[in-house]
Amino acid sequence: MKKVKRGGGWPAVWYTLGKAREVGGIARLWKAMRSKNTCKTCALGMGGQAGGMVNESGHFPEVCKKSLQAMVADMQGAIQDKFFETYSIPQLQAFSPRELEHCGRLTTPLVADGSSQHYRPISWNEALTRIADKLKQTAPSETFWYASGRSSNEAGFILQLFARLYGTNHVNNCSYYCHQASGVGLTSAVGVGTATITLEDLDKSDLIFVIGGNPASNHPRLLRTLAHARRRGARIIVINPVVETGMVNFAVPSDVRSLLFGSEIASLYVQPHIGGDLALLAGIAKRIDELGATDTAFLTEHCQGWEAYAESLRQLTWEEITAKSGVEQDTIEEIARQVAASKSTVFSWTMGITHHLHGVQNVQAIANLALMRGMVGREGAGLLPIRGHSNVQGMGSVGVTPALKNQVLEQLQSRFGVQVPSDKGLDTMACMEAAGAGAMKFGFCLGGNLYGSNPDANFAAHALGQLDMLVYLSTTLNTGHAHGLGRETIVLPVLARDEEPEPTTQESMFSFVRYSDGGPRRHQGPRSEVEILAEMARRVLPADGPIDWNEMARTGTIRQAIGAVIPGWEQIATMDKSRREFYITGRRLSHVPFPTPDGKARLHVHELPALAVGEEQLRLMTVRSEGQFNTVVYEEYDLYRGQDRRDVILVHPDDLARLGIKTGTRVTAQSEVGSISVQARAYDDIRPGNALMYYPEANVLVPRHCDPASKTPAFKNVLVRLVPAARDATAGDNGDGEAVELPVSASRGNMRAC
Ligand SMILES: Nc1nc2c(c(=O)[nH]1)N[C@H]1C(S)=C(S)[C@@H](COP(=O)(O)OP(=O)(O)OC[C@H]3O[C@@H](n4cnc5c(=O)[nH]c(N)nc54)[C@H](O)[C@@H]3O)O[C@H]1N2
Ligand SMILES: Nc1nc2c(c(=O)[nH]1)N[C@H]1C(S)=C(S)[C@@H](COP(=O)(O)OP(=O)(O)OC[C@H]3O[C@@H](n4cnc5c(=O)[nH]c(N)nc54)[C@H](O)[C@@H]3O)O[C@H]1N2
Ligand SMILES: [Mo]
Repeated sequence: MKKVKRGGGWPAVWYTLGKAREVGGIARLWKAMRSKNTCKTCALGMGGQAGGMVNESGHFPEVCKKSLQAMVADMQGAIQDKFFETYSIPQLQAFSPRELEHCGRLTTPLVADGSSQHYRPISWNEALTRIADKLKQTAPSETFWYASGRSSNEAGFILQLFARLYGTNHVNNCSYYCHQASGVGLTSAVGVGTATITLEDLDKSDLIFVIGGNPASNHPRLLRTLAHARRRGARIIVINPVVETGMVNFAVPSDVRSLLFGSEIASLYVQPHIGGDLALLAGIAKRIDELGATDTAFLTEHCQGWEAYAESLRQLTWEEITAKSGVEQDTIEEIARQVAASKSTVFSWTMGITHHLHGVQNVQAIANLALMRGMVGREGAGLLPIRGHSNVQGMGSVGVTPALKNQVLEQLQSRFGVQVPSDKGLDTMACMEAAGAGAMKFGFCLGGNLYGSNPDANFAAHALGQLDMLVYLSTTLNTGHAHGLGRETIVLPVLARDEEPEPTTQESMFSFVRYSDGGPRRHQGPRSEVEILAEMARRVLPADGPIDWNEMARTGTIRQAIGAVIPGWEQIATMDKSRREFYITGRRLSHVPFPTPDGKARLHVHELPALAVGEEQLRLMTVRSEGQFNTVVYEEYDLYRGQDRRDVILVHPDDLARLGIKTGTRVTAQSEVGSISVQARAYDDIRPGNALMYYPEANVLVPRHCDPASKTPAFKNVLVRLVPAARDATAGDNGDGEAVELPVSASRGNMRAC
């Protein structure tokens, strides 16, 4: 399959028309897409009261293939009951993620309790009775509650409220596998854990960094902003070990000029090694200091820790920086020159920054750079974690976290007279480890695919298998339903956002809260998440408790509660009347002082991690293809990287030559925790020494080591060895030969001026 020359463009348009045919025509799809509901995919956010395909600046049409795919998936027909009679669980295990997604919508509660090899449809009453009985027999400390970022703020709020009243703080969301490092890093640096800017600020900046992300594929609508920024003369520096097609050139479908001729995106493309960002960022900072381009007045008045940081930069040698980043000094100096010349810089980043053992340090290093230049706490400049799920930020805001913020806790206890448990809640990985050790009896997943998103897939299956009961609330089947089973597994079918009987809300990555109207149900059977959670609370908690769960089953009542207890969310209480969407107070940092106890931001000093690999090893990143949304695979091919299948490992031709492997050879990729058979393919666009595989399949290889500060696994930094199928007699041998430093200068340079 040939790689496309640019991202977006006509292929996206043709794809849309094809998808429209699948669901009965463009008119039906158009109506669904234009309904007043928040887009279901990424956290860039569109839709809500302005109508579908409108962003928070009011721009229309905002077009994105991903939102179409998600919509079309929800518009699928129902899975027939016979399906589960026909296919046993072992047969479902042989389905690919794509096949599972395309089975159709779940419409009836299901149980798999070991009595047979099949899921069995059961009534809602039986399902809820089984769950309530189990919860009543289980110690709350032996239960955990996980949420993905697709559900509403209302569902998230009552999930955590119910879990805490039941008696546990083991409440968390997919952020631990995603942007937790951004939240922790940003809070430690500037006092807020979210973006310090809004969409408008991006339009005012003259230099935008995109570090460790592939928004052309994962946040395609950001590309319009980036293309327009280039058009008005701004610079865009992309830092990524892979040259991603759409980050070089992208045809924005909603912009005629761009659609016809394409738009340049990166003005400078820099390829560090995987994990080399910390050293690269330190190098840029060192050079800025050398150039005397620091904003010393800002650092003195508004920051702490500059002296120690400056001292560490001055001690650092260029040899160490170049060896540990994989980027040449010239390139680093060029980046620093551009930063020094910029009047308003935005630093954005994604999973290439957070999916590391030093994820929080990466984020702090980005903040260090911004602070040195006085680029936080004013308009048109700042820090922008590009978030994942459409409501992942909201899940954190409304308390789907192990610890509640003090203010929230106090308000909850004083306003509602509830008592919240005082034990320490566990993060996602810690819940899985506890399950693996037999210390958890019950797991509850509000959406998502905890099995598929987890590192060390074999361990994940084992850990979930130790649970007495595992409950999934889902719209469609995924690999979790086939491989991630408890002794008893219950699947409850839920309504999608645009089928909810009552309005719900979602928070974008710019802290903008959108109001979704909901809409008519597409299938009989699925229930609203809020209704299910309230019903569980009614059945499990004492009837004379402080919360009236009949009332709390209404999303309007939940909004009142959120407005009363979550700081900055006061306006949500009047939203039903006003329909006015709003920015959460106190998030955007357009002025100083900083919202830290002493009003100052903080710079942090770091040790730079070495990038040694064994002689026969490669450093592997696990990433998304253009045709998937997380563990949901819509298409087997990856248009932007020109791959026609997913069981591949992309390796630079120099590495294939070094390892004596021909392109197209079947190999076993082995890591410290597992192995998988894949086809090795030559890929020019990856920095030598590094390799790429697709998630979730690659999770058999990812170890469970986590960043100690954010508890996020290093999904982007896995040492692997490739063994040609013919020689694969040593499966299990990790072959960590003698450690060697990767070369700084690869066969091809590591900078491209575009
Ligand atoms: N279409 C689509 N959209 C999505 C999603 C999806 O699956 N599909 N998922 C959503 C979610 S939950 C999230 S979190 C986001 C994810 O959005 P991204 O973070 O863009 O997604 P990844 O595919 O994980 O890609 C990360 C990028 O990081 C680069 N990278 C890997 N390692 C390193 C490194 O060490 N340093 C640097 N500088 N770069 C590195 C890779 O080459 C890749 O281009 O997208 C959201 N939007
Ligand atoms: N190796 C590797 N692993 C990773 C990553 C990586 O880059 N590499 N990325 C990590 C990241 S960033 C993330 S965010 C996690 C993702 O982890 P999760 O959020 O847990 O997983 P998703 O695949 O997004 O979940 C998809 C499922 O959600 C359900 N769903 C969809 N819409 C709804 C809804 O409205 N309500 C409910 N209740 N269910 C719904 C569907 O059944 C669908 O199958 O994975 C992480 N794991
Ligand atoms: Mo994510």
